[in-house]
Amino acid sequence: MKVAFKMRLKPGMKEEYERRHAAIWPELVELLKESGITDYTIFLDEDTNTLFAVQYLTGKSSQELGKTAVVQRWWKYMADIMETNADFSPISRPLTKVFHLD
Ligand code: RM4
Repeated sequence: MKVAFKMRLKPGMKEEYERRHAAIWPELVELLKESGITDYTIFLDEDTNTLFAVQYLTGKSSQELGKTAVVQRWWKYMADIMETNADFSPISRPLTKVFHLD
């Protein structure tokens, strides 16, 4: 099932966000794919610094992923350039699908 959610980037961090994701940790990629996440794209609305993530989900929910050490280490690594909760997880809101064309 395709899901989408939004997150927030701190102002002026577009290049750094791209740089870090271009060098995404292999162990994180492996975990995401093992968890059934594919076709994962993140877009940035530069007017509002809002990140829009779209992914195809076939496995366990992303909530479980958030409990893994790899994801928690990644979130802490990203916390200086993203809006986060107290536990360093990105402040994230699910988005509602309102149209789909196969
Ligand atoms: C994002 C955010 C998400 C993670 C991706 C790979 O910046 O940290 O939680 O799934 O990176």
